[in-house]
Amino acid sequence: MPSFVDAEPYVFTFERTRVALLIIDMQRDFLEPGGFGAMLGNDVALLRRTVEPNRQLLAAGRSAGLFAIHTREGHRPDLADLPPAKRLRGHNATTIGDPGPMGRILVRGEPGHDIISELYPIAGEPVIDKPGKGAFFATDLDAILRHRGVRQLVVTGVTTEVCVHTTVREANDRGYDCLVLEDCCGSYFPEFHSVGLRMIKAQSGIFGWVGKSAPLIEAIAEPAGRIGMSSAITF
Ligand code: C5J
Repeated sequence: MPSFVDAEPYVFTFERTRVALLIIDMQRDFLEPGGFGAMLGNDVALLRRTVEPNRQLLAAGRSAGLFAIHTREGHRPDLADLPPAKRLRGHNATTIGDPGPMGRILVRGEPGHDIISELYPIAGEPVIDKPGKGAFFATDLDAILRHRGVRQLVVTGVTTEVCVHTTVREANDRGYDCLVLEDCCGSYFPEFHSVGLRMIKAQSGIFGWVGKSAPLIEAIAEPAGRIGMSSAITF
């Protein structure tokens, strides 16, 4: 039985058993005031506004039995999976693998690499450790989704124009439908957030759909098949 939620460029139709909530890189180093992102001079408040909407969505998804997956960007402690180009680009004095305010920067197992406490994964929610910006590159995400029969993704997290966008593009090329929730995604650069979302829904949804968390929370709380039908277009 399908569910419907208002989105742009048109209603997103989904099957609860075939949709997964994919939460991208809600890591301490990106979001916390004492982390790596803040150390680089970014305003983490621009990302922190996504915490409460994500928390509410995750709670609603858990109650409704939606499959949730979390990702973390980071590298092996020996940095063997870190491309030299990624380490050196930017000529920053402090870079990936160096000691940072919350342990070695973007290194697995370090405090700053972990997911913020508000969204901490629970048993049954896979955590994908990814060395790249996209969650499909060099990970088992695609296999996990296919084994569960997932064909649609609700994508949230940070940052909108980098890891969220790259993941949505990768998912699109693999045949997944993606609904990106604007209040659950964030960027250190508001204009990139805004344009990134416009790019997803442009040209009748070239990469997918853009929506908000509240209607989706309402949709998954209701019996399937009733929500958002006012303007529903189904294909
Ligand atoms: C993410 C980044 N997660 N901006 N990383 O977007 O480098």
